[in-house]
Amino acid sequence: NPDRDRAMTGTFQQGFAWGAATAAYQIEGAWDEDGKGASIWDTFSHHEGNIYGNHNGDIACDSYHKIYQDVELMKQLGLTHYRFSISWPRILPDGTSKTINQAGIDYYRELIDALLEANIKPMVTLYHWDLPQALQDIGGWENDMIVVYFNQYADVCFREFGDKVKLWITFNEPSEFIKEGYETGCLAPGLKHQGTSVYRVAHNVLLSHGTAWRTYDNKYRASQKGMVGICLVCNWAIPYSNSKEDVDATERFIMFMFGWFANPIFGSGDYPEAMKQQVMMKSREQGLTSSRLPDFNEEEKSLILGTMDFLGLNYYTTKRVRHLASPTYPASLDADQDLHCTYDDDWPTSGSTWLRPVPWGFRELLRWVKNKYNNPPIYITENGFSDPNLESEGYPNLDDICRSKYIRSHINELLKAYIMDDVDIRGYMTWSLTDNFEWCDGYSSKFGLYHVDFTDPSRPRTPKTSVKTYRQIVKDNGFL
Ligand code: GBH
Repeated sequence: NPDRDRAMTGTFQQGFAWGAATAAYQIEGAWDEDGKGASIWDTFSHHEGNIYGNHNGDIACDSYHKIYQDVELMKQLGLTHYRFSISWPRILPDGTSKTINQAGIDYYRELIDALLEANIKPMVTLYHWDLPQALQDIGGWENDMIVVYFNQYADVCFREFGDKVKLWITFNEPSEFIKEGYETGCLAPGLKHQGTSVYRVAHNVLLSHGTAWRTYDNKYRASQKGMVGICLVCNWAIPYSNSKEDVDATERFIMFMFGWFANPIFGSGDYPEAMKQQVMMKSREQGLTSSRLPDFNEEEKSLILGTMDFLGLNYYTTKRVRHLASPTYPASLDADQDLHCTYDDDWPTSGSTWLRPVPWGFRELLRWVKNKYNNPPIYITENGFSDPNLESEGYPNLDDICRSKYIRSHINELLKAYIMDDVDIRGYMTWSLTDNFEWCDGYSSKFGLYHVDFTDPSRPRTPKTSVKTYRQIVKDNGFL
């Protein structure tokens, strides 16, 4: 479709949220300061061999000590919103509300006040992957008690910060931290529990989300008047061929990545049919008498369904999907899907093997979400690009033209979705404000609009070219 890539001019509605996103463990540092408890990421990154170059987030961008510098960067960009996450063990060192760490509360209060002072609204993620180690020691998300502890934590946050925070996100990308944390072992806590654990963990995450949303709804909504949503990451996917097998595999791919959480919360009220059938079939092949995917009882269904004031959508890339039957053993989330993902060779590369910029896939995904899930309000909570070829281009390469292009083309597709497809889009947060600790890639992978020198103890920030690009779009509220 030759028209597909043509840029359009136009603007978003007044009051559109323009932001940047970060996460506590990736930027804060101060990993054991002022009474903070250890998180699973402290444990995981301190264990040799888990992270590229044995990097860790002990200091990271030192954002814990740089509130005002970071807010200054946001002011330079002209942002109206900032999405950050709270470190659970910084405010509840052992995970439970038995002990509240006042210094942690004070830090987030200071950050929130600095933002509001600069006329920037906070959007706060409760869980961006840094579970208190004390809770991991009793099984983490595999222990059904986690629902109670997450609710205690959410309740403390709503109570302490809810007078000033009006946009809450319970979880960032459950599909990712569950798969990589409990099955492949690539992310903390680094477990390799194959085949069943991921589904049980997801069940507990969904119950935790629903319970926390209801706490807000019952105790805080009337006085605080905020909104609570969840961030789901979804790739767009297109079939490898027109065969029914490949088309079905593509649908399955999206259901395993997105529908797994979207359907129980704001769709059918249950796991997707394609997923139920597929995991049941695989489980039978393995000689099991019941599916590895748990059933919801009616009480659980009604606890979870409808617990969403907005969808936080993270979009990075698109995949081409074909059907491929997996061997019966070992059982895994991947094997359960019977598919294989590739990309087209003419999709540009980035610094991350998994990330190929496909801007039109963004619009397709938005249109699909609108039609499939009855037009939910959507904030784009992450979208971003990693600097390519650091060595060959010389580093630091501050002239990040690829990122500028990525940002411009993706926001333009977002504009098309808003204007031409009537998608209910409320805002856009770019990932990320600064280069930061990119999980298992450590500091080797750079997603920031601002460069950070991690060899310098003062962690200086320097704008890349994309700062100008994004600032202009924000200023124009789109493309004039
Ligand atoms: C986001 O996840 C995270 O929320 C954020 O913390 C992170 O810094 C940012 O992305 C950049 O990575 O294709 O098998 O190699 C993005 C989700 C992460 C999902 C990488 C796919 C690779 C899986 N993606 N992951 S694979």
